[in-house]
Amino acid sequence: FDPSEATVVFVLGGPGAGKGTQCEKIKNDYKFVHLSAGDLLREEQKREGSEYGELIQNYIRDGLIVPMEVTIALLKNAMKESFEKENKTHFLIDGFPRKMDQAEKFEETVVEPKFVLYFKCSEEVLLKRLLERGETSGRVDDNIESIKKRFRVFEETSLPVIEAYEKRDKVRQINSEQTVEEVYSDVKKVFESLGL
Ligand code: UP5
Ligand code: MG
Repeated sequence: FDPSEATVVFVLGGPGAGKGTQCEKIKNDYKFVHLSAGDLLREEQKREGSEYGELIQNYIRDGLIVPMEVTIALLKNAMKESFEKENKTHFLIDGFPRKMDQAEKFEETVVEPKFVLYFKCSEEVLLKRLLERGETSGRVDDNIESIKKRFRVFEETSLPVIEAYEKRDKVRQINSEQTVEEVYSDVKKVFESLGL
């Protein structure tokens, strides 16, 4: 498997913007595999014998960004597995990169993204969604304290990644304050305009 041949779309946006929700829809209609960096980290955290379990749990609870070596290794493995098992070459990378150095490292060692899908949403709406999800999600970071930390890290560290891709004309921005179906209809326009 040569990852430099893969088609990658980075799916970015604040905590609760709807990245996961929209990726699940995209993967049903297009030939993309959905790889959520957060989900991969949570799985690794639970995996028996993982040497990173505790580290991941602590970082996620504090809304901090897990050292990129861990996340990139998980992403590369998942891409390789999808290729070997299902011959998949198109990937939605959800919630990554969250920091400039991660973007650089991924481009160096994997591939440049075809484009960045950015779900833009106000903190007010995000907060409401996350608190509501927190009632049933069981996620250690769906509480008001962690959410505030996640917002700060997104604004200070992750938004600059999106801005850097904007300068390279790679960002397709979507208003994700609309209903799930309205957001998805905008998503489809992007994928169709690019012939995917
Ligand atoms: N919902 C979704 N769309 C809606 C809509 N249009 N209208 C109304 N409601 C909508 O959606 C969130 C909630 O909103 C759901 O209840 C949904 O039904 C509803 P979801 O699709 O889950 O949004 P998503 O953007 O995926 O939110 P998520 O909480 O997953 O985003 P985060 O970016 O915060 O979480 P992630 O899992 O990516 O990362 C978690 C942590 O892992 C990070 O804080 C960090 O500590 C760590 N991490 C790393 O260190 N490195 C990485 O590379 C990635 C993660
Ligand atoms: Mg998610």
